Amino acid sequence: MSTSIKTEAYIYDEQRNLVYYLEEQDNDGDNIVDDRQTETSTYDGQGNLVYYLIEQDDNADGVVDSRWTESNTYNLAWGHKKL
Ligand SMILES: [Ca+2]
Ligand SMILES: [Ca+2]
Repeated sequence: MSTSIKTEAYIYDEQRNLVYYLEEQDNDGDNIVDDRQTETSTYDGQGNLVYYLIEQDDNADGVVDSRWTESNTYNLAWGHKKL
């Protein structure tokens, strides 16, 4: 029987927006991280999320294996999210 241990860390900016999230997973409980994921968020001056990056390091060797990005554009004149 193995124990899976998950460690999470959060970093917020001055506006209390989550700007960085780290998740480390030790799948077999040997205190060596086996799986790491980070999420980086960037906000504009209004606190709108404009850029979102997820990086997955499957074997936690420091080399990112997969990456997702999402960019949002906002119509500043209307203040609404452009779909
Ligand atoms: Ca491990
Ligand atoms: Ca890797």
